[in-house]
Amino acid sequence: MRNADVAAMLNRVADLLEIKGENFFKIRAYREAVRQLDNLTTEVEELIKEGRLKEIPGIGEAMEKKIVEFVTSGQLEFLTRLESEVPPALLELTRVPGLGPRTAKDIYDALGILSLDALEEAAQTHRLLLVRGIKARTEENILKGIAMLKRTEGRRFFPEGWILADSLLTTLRSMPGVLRAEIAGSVRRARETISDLDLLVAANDPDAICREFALLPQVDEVVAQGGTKTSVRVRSGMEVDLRAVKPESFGAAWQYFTGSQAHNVQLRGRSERMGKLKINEYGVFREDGTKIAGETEEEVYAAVGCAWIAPELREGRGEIELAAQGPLPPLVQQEDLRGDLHTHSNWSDGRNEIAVMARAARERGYSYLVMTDHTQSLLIAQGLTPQRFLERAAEIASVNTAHGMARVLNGAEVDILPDGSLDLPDESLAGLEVVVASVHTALDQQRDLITQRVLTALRSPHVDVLAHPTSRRLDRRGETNLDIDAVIAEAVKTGTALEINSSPWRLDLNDSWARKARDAGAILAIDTDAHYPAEFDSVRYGCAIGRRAGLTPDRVLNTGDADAVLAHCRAKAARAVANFR
Ligand code: DGT
Ligand code: CA
Ligand code: CA
Ligand code: ZN
Repeated sequence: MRNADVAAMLNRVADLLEIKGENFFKIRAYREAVRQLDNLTTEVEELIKEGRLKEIPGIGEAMEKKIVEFVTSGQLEFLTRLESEVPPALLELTRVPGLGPRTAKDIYDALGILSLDALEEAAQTHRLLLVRGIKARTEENILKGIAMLKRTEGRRFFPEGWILADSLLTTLRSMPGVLRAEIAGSVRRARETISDLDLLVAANDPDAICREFALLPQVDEVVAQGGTKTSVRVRSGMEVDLRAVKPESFGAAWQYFTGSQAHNVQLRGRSERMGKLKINEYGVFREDGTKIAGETEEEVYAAVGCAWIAPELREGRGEIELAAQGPLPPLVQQEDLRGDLHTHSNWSDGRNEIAVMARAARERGYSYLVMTDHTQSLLIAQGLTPQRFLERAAEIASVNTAHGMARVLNGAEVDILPDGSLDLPDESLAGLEVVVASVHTALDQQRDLITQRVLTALRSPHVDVLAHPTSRRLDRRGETNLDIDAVIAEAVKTGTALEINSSPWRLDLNDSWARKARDAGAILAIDTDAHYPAEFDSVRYGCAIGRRAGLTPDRVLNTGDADAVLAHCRAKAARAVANFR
């Protein structure tokens, strides 16, 4: 059972308790446990086996018992009882933004409404006005909320927040009076999914900036406005929280509103233990009120005896204790990457000629790229047969004599067939400099089948990188049923790199798996899978995932130059051949 399942169960309990009108503290305990689970990199099942569940802050004896019951039996008696007391379908209604559990219950009691469709119908025909306390305005808001919900189901993936931030920050930075504008919240931490975009501005007149922000053309609707905070909704449905502060508090506010909440709680605890310092969004203060830090984040962390902590690590998983011992090891950055190991040209399904990709890579500061056009099984029409591979090799050789281009390594993206074999003959594979392998077909294979399939491919001397390991496409399909732990172990054993695919449609491996891979000693590759030049720029997402995984540059294959990559591939092949004998 995955942690997300346990978290969903606890959330459901909290929601039902809320509808019942239960004690606030009781509800909050469940929400807090959910937050902790969200940030966990270990499987709950493992923690239970080792009897370490209670070591998680916020999980006490009672909560532990419930989690163990749920994980071992697949259900929770307490939840079953709650569901018999409160119609769980009511939860459906509370998903409407602005419709709280009490009102949902009132609507149900008066009209027996349990579904979104029925709610919408009742609002359109003004039957909701029959419910105590509901006025025309409330009805209108509920209709708007339903429309909203339809457009913005759940959380979004973090690249959407980054793209929106690009545009809003440019606008903010051009506004008179704005001294500085930055991203905060989960978007800055590059958490896999985000609920909203938090932005922070430094200005001498913060209120004025907030008022102007609400008037921007990008703003679809002002959700809340007051003093130094403005919440708006943009056309895509995403909510943006803007806070503005004076420059002398910028660092403290940036630290505070970046979170995570767990990180902040721990940092506050530490500051209290350290001579009763008080830390908030305005600064760090002594007991007598003297301010000792606030302008920069570095200053804030230094005031509590810590080195600065990269935002991607601020999840309350022990990073504060580490930073108290000295500077943290530098995480991989985009500038560390020397090349891209996974790209496509118009020899397969890419849009451009090899030369165009090579020039674009050079312009982005890369010294090489691996051209990994697809092999024939995937793209019968455009895919490369051994013969066409030879023709393409000639084009690569000619590009490599031209100026202003990144060096092109002769590679391929081979398909891992359902039985684990590769769709290109060994002779052809042996002629390639770098091979990435991926699963594109028969994605619904059972767990042991698909796992064996991938393990077999990893053992091939020709396979250098396992591309997009879980095969997920965020816009259309979930992960395969792969046993990723087993894949990570085999990747370490065989010296095969695991790819962090930077494409905003894939983001695969995600940060938790990438961290596991790091902990196990695997080598990773941060690639874009670019099919045209602009896609090279997605590499920032892959880097963010790598940073959340705690990767230092030495753990990322493409921080090395082309010769280092080739040496790595030769070593892997030699090892595979030796193991085979
Ligand atoms: P999200 O929006 O769910 O993806 O996650 P965050 O971390 O961006 O959460 P958000 O937008 O509610 O708040 C931004 C940061 O503000 C959060 O990481 C920590 C900080 N913060 C400080 N005090 C509080 C508080 O009382 N409640 C919440 N929710 N956040 C707080
Ligand atoms: Ca947020
Ligand atoms: Ca927020
Ligand atoms: Zn590809």
